[in-house]
Amino acid sequence: MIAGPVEINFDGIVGPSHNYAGLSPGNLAATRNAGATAHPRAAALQGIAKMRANLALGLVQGILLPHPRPDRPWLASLATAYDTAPAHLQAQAMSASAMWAANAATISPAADTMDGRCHLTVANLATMPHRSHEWPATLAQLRLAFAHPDFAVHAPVPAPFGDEGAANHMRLCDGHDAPGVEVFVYGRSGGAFPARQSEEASRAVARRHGLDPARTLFVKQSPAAIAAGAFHNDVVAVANERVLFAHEQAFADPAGFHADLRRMFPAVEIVEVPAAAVPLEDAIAAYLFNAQLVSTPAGMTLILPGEARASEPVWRWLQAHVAGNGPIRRLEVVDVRESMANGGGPACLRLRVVADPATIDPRFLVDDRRLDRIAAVVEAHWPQEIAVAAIGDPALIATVEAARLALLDALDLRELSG
Ligand code: SUG
Repeated sequence: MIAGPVEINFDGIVGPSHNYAGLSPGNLAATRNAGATAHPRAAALQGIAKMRANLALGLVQGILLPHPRPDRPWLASLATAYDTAPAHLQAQAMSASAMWAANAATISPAADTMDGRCHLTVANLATMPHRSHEWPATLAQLRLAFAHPDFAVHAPVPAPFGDEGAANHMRLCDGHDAPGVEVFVYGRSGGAFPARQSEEASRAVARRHGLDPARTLFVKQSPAAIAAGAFHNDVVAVANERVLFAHEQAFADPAGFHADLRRMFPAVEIVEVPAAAVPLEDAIAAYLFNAQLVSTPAGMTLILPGEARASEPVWRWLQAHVAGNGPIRRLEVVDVRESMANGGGPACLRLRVVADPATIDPRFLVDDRRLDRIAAVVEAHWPQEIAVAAIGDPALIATVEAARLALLDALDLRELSG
């Protein structure tokens, strides 16, 4: 039995409507694969296998559920319905993008906040139409999973201040339950692709979570990174405990950021990958930084997508780091290629929460047995494939809606069916 606060990874279960409609400009993998045939069943099973790998590392694992798709109330708010909506609205209503749980919310653990509660703000995801309607269903789940008084769950920051949640947030600390320095990374629009995280939203989240200004940083993402396809900071940087692991070109002013961070947290270990060793384009294509950096009894471990092993410069850099004296001691490779093809790596699929597992609704925590149950529902109900041309097909809609209800039944979460 684990007592006290630990880091828990809540993975988004890949929903039965997973498809490649190419809805995210600036997300190069997603636009490159627009029109490809997706495999929702294989995608969900890949996600489950990743969770099993996390459990095997001794980590505590949670889940977030797929949202109702198509999102009929959202279409109704646009004065249309699924069978009469134009194709682009059908696709936006059908997206399974809630699987990328790193965009669900921003989390400030209890050790960082003024009132000693763990604060969660659901992300508004206001920039992309297909993601802008995720937050009500996410909020409903967070209110259920984190109903214990140790948590404060907040509604989203109002639009137009785009907020994409934990994907643009990092935390440096001596141990997960110790006070940390929280780093909010924002973008500024002006390049070819939208900057999805606004500074205004980041500052609002920090104020509302009651963070200490002496331990909070607001850092600008480099326009070069956004232009190269880093639509979220977690595509070019990741942190865990004392370690910041980032690409040399991730931030607009890396020297200023590093100096501020060292002042606030002198124990920080900054591992910066130079562009000369791994060009930004290779790091983004292989999702080197969209890895889960986790503390395990065997040392700090980087959970990477298979694409990172397939990239010659990325794998060479990693091998040299592990062979040397660097803080990352182990590499673990997972296959999440269906999610990767939409620009979502291992880190996108999970939301980190530092909390005592005993304070969380147990229906949102999993062990191998519960994952077996989820896998059985996926095997029985998830479509084997979805071609983009099938997105308007009534038979597909019926399958997708029934599949989600079967999962809610299996997990005793029928109250989320609305
Ligand atoms: O918002 N892809 C997601 C990927 C999110 C990755 N998350 C993190 N980096 N944390 C996005 O761009 C593709 C859907 C489509 O194109 O149909 C999509 O939404």
